[in-house]
Amino acid sequence: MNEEMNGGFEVENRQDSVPEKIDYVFKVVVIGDSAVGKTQILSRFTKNEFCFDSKSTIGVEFQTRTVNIKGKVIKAQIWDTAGQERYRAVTSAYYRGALGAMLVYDITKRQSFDHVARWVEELRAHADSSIVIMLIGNKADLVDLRAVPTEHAVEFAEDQGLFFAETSALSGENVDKAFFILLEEIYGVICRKTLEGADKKPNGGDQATALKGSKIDVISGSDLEISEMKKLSSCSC
Ligand SMILES: Nc1nc2c(ncn2[C@@H]2O[C@H](COP(=O)(O)OP(=O)(O)OP(=O)(O)O)[C@@H](O)[C@H]2O)c(=O)[nH]1
Ligand SMILES: [Mg+2]
Repeated sequence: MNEEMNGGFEVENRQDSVPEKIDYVFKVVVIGDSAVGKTQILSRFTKNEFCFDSKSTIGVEFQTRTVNIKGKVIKAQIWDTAGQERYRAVTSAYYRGALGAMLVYDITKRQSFDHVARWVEELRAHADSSIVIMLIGNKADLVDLRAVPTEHAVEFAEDQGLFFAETSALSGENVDKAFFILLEEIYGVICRKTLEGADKKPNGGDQATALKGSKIDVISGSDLEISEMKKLSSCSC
């Protein structure tokens, strides 16, 4: 529980079959316009549930799911807040400590995609510079109502250095996959930082050698970025 966020409370967890010992807790924030499906994406990932008449979120809450990433037990602590400006929590407190962000738009609402650039600006202003960002085009099940071509989103994501996926919280399509890619990439960032930190320590020679000697499977961001964008997109072209 994050003591800084008074409105925050933890909801029921969905646990994969993983042991009790937690290696890392990764804070991830979910952002984007109101009604794009942030709360339902979170609910699908943490509880495998979906609600058709979901109410607009007021304030902030988080849910968790513990997963296994590259042999480590990782507790994803995923924060959800209101897309509506008037209900949004104090911005800097919400982003503090976040290692990843899911930036969601609705593929049937062009405006929600047009606002994505503003959300990226907000992240760049308030979050840590190494935050991993995944752009999500949600409601991919509503194929006949599509207003945002996949290619536009791919182009924007490439331009801004974001990961990208199209999801459906309703069907569950790509929801787990998107979160797992984000968590794996965060893990890669943590590993790189650990190595860099060890290298910089004046008396950390032994530690650095030990770390370099152990096998750490670091994901190359650029490799994953483009290929996963294409793989995850539900576009048939
Ligand atoms: N068809 C379809 N509907 C969805 C999907 N995801 C969410 N919805 C619906 O979209 C509406 C808004 O979903 P929410 O998850 O409450 O949206 P939100 O982004 O959390 O909105 P705020 O809390 O106001 O910021 C609800 O009626 C959901 O049932 C989806 O993948 N497909
Ligand atoms: Mg919500």
